[in-house]
Amino acid sequence: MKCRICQENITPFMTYGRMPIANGFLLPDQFENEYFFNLTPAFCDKCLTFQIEEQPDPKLMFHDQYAFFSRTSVHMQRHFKAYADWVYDNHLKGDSPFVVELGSNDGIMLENFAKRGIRHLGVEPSANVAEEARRHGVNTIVRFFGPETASEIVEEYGQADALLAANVMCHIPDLNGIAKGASALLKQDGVLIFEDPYLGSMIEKTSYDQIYDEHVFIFSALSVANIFGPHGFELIDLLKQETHGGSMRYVLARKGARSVSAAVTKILADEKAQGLHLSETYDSFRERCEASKARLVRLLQDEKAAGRRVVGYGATSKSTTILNYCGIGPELVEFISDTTPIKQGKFTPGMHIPVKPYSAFAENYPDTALLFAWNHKAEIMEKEKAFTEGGGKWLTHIGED
Ligand code: JHZ
Ligand code: ZN
Repeated sequence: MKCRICQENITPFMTYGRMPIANGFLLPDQFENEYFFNLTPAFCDKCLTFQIEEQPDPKLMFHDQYAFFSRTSVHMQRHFKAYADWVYDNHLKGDSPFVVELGSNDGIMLENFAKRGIRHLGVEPSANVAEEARRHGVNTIVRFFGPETASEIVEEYGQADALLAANVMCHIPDLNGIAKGASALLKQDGVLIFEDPYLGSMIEKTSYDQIYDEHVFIFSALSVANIFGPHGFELIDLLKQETHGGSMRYVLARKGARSVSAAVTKILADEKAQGLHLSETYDSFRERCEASKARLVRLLQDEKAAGRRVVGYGATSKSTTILNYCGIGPELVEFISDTTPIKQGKFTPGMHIPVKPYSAFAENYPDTALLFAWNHKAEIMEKEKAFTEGGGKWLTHIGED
């Protein structure tokens, strides 16, 4: 395959096998025509970008029935308020600033600007979540972002002070198009700020479930510098985040337009110390993924042999990779409880485990809960004291238990 960023020839270092659409929760009459692709990650040792080889057509993933609503976690609502406040305090200096967000989902971040009366615009391709954003007073257009959308926005609103994204940039295969769009959209001293699950954390924790159809890239600072550098941008700041099991916030500006924080040099050096620039790192990651799979299947089989009920907690996108890679179906996990109405009453992609409302968990505790939403552990442990204190056991695939 060719690297999506620098066109170098690269080879996947492993396969997770046949995968369905990670958020493609479905009904039995759709099982027969379910879409599958091969999930094969690759690392480019020229531009240092971690990516997947094949990504399904975006229209199969982002549409008017998109199943992920950001508002389902109160911790994430707090996080996005803090993110918005930080942008406001540090990067919106001028008069009547204008902020644009890519993939603004249900408006969880932009509503914080809307409440302050800041000029803002969300660009969101999934109509149903965009509708929810509008209900929260967030000005939203239903579109994919690129150079064309950027020039239309400039024509209508003028150039932007900040272009933001959260858990979106890593979904977009044509980052060169995004970089061109960002360049057209941003003022001379404007900033491009985004955060995504961090490659360094994924390698450290073997949290391979970050890899699924939507996540075409898992970024490091090294790769982000190489992706946006050729478009005239440089990293001016980096901030580690606790969200999604370990994320990184990248701040970029036109070269020379802003001063560069010491965090940039420090984190780039840390990444080299961790070996994120070396292909050997990904070979040992593959071995740890295989060991993680064997461990999880063994644990679940032991639970079954002991006659214990296992229920999944959180029908995450990430769980699609775990379930399909490990071959875990309803014989090992009775159902998955999830608070998102659009997922309830449906079945998980590929392995077809029923997804049930939270009440199915709360009203009939299983012996063991397999925590697929492990990134929301603090919030969930707080909520589930009764289960834990009553002897309920928690399992995760990342060997933290
Ligand atoms: P959660 C999503 O991934 C999708 P997912 C996306 N592709 C992305 O990039 C990442 O976010 C960053 C439920 N839940 O946040 C709600 C409960 O049932 O780990 C959600 O369905 N009870 C855009 O899907 C799921 O779990 C709870 O108490 O892997 C969590 O999904 C809580 C807190 C959540 O993201
Ligand atoms: Zn490359």
